[in-house]
Parts: sequence; structure tokens; C-alpha cells
Amino acid sequence: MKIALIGPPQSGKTTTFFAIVGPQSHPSDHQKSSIATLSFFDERLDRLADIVHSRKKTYLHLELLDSPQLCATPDKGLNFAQVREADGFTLVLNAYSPDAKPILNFQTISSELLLKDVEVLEPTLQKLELDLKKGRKEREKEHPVLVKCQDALQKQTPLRKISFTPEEEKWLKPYEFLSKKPLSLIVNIAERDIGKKGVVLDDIAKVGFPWIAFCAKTEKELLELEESERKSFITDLGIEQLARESFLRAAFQAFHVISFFTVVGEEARAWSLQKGKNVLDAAGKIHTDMARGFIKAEVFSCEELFTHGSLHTLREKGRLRLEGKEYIVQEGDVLNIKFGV
Ligand SMILES: Nc1nc2c(ncn2[C@@H]2O[C@H](COP(=O)(O)OP(=O)(O)O)[C@@H](O)[C@H]2O)c(=O)[nH]1
Ligand SMILES: [Mg+2]
Repeated sequence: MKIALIGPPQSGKTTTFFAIVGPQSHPSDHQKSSIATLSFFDERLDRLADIVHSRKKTYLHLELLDSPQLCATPDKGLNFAQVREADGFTLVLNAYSPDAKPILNFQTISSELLLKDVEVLEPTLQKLELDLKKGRKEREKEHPVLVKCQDALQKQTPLRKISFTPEEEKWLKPYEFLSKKPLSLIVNIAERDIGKKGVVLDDIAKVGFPWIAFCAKTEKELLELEESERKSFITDLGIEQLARESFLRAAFQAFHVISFFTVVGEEARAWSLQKGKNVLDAAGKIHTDMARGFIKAEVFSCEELFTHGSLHTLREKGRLRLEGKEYIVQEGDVLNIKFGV
């Protein structure tokens, strides 16, 4: 999964990048693109690994992209070639400078994403209709899907708000529509606003996207400190959780994904799965053989394991369930897939 930081120039994207990934071996360069792979530290995986005595822990990973090309400038707008590669966006909004207009910036950029989709869709649809007139039947099924998108966009509805069938999704995939990609927000607040709740945040909450607020400059500097020193600063400043930790949760929420876990041999591992998918889909993510030869899954919730303290007690209490392939995987499930090939 690749997430691109987008936003107006000077909103704090590059500062945010380093506030999330920490100081990098190469110095912070505001002219260059940077990409980093992030581990999604999940305390639940730590606890699970402890209880089942796993020696190895594999967290979820995610790529974060920061590029000067992703600036939305008033004259040029966003550079969209590079954003199309991303699976989702995090929009960084300036709320730190005295003249900041975060809500306005949010509105401008979200309508710009929508407009770019119209620019792609309109000529495509025209060409498609010409092709159909010429009798090119193979594109017949694509037409209603694109018309559905056109209807939404004409009503200013971003495509991420529309539900599509798996068949429709297949047709849409090559277009990489921008208003369809998951979006989360970062409100980059001023040093003096750390730990405060303000009007801006109330307004941000109303726009209905997963968001976090933090001071990018301060958190970037905090990560440059020694761990021991950092802790006291965090407490003094009244920061509850560093953006490094909260960011991924907001981004994941935008993607509508859940986490599930597996324990195989020595390794406890976290996985992501689209909300609403079943255990057969989950098996397919782990290994195609597991999906092909799927028999049953032994399932328990990690929270219940933490409550009961051991697998033994869970089993005694009948909290280890056997589920068939239709079972919808829940947040925090631990899956043990039984399969035969
Ligand atoms: N005071 C303050 N300055 C910030 C904050 N975030 C970014 N800046 C400053 O704003 C300028 C632009 O930040 P940068 O991260 O390069 O923005 P980008 O153009 O979106 O990548 C830099 O000089 C930063 O130090 C913040 O939270 N507080
Ligand atoms: Mg930058």
C-alpha cells in the first residue's frame, strides 16, 4: 500500500514526512522525492507474540511518499502523474501559520481531485461511445460503469463515496480515478496549539474524513532526540500519542481495512484486509495454496486472548471457534487456516 502526502506548498508535507518516518540516513531535502517504508507498530501484535511465545514479529508495512511534485500550486495544480501511482492520499493542511485557511485548502484540493477525474472521464467516454457506434462490442460493459461515474462527478460526488460491484471495480481499475482513492487528513497545527482543541478541529471533524492534528515541526524535532530525552518532552508538551503512531490508524480507516493476525511457527504476523471480506479472502492474502485448499479456520479474537491470558483458557471457555469460508473476518481476529492441497 502506498500513500502519498499531498497539499499546498508550505503546508508541511516534507516536515510531516520526517515527523512520521524519523530522521533518515540522508538529510532532509526539500527539493527531492522521498519514499519510506513504515512499519505499523501495533501493540496487539506485541502482546499476542508474548502470549504465544513467537520469536519473530512482522508488522504491517506501508509506503509513504513525499514529493515536491505533489504540491498543489495555484497556477499548476497538483502534478497528477505521480499521484496516480499512490493507493491513497493524506492531505496535509497548514493550520500553523497565522493566515492559514485549512478548510478552504481542503475544499480546493478535494474539488481539484474531482475535476481531474472529469478531465479523464469526459474524453474517455466520448471515445467509448464512438467505438460502440462502430460496433466494438467488447467495450459494451464498460459504458454503464463510466456513465455511473459521470453521474456522480456531475453532482460533485467523489467516486470514493459510490459503491461499485467487483465487476465494476475491474473496469475502473486502469483509470486510477483520484477522487476514488482513500483520503485522510493531517492538520498541521502551531507549536502553541499542541494539546488544545480549537474551532479548526471542530470544522475538520465535520468534513467527514479520518484525520489527525499535530505539530509537524515539533514532532520532527522530537524524533531527532534520544529516546530517554524524548519521553520527558512528550509528557511536558502534553502530547498523548505521536503522529508516527496515530497517522497509520487514520490512513487505515480511510482505506476501510481491518487488521488480522496469524501465528505460524515462530512468527506472529499482522495482515490487512478490506472490511467485509471473508476468511477465504484472508487465506488468499497469506498464500494462494491456503485459499485453494481451504478447509476451515480456527478463529479467536486477540482481545479475548488478552482477557483470558492464555490459549488454554480460551479453549476451555469455548472461545476458539471453527469457521467456514463464508465467515467475515473481524478487526483483531487471529486466524489459523486449515488447508490441504
Ligand atoms: N512553525 C511551524 N512551521 C512549520 C510547521 N510545519 C512546517 N513548518 C515550516 O514550513 C516550511 C515548509 O514546510 P515543508 O514541510 O517544507 O512544506 P511542504 O512544501 O508542504 O513540503 C518549513 O520552513 C517548515 O519548517 C509547523 O508545524 N510549525
Ligand atoms: Mg516539500
